[in-house]
Amino acid sequence: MFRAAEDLAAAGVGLIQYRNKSGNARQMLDHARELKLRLATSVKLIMNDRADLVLVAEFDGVHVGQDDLSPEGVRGIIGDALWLGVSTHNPEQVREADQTSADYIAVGPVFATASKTNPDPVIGLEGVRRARELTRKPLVAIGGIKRANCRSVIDAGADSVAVISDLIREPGKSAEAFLRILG
Ligand code: TZP
Ligand code: MG
Repeated sequence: MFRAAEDLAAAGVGLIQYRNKSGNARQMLDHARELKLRLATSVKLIMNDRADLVLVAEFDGVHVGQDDLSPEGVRGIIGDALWLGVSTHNPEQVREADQTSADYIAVGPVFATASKTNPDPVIGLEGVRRARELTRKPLVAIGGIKRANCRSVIDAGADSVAVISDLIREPGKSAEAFLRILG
């Protein structure tokens, strides 16, 4: 994981989220600290789910979903300086997240994904277009996004894409290709 993160940063990825759905808090903090040590200046680090760990790991922001602490609950913990991201899966949730202090809104899954357990229904490019109509906050699209389809997601109104599986095999090479396609 650390090597992959370093390769992504070297390729020019701007933001890396640490997402761990099976580890305990202590393991997560150990990983987060190691990532922070290795990547400190080159990339923004976002902690998934855990507003408590973002502070102690000195990450740049935290990302919460619909079942985590509320955006304002998180904002109360992290203060104004750190970034707050919120996941949404339908227009109503986008509207609601738009009214919060979230710094960016994630929408998805855009396409079918195998990287999330019990994913919400696919929203398609139409869901991205709809979300774009509902918020002026930066929109991050996620779910089944590959080098082959990422351009269409940006063209539908997303400001950036979040990717897991299409980066796994060769993180650096794949990230470079994404950035070339989107640049
Ligand atoms: N939330 C919506 S889809 C998803 C998450 C965390 C997983 C995205 O992974 P992949 O492999 O890029 O589809
Ligand atoms: Mg979450």
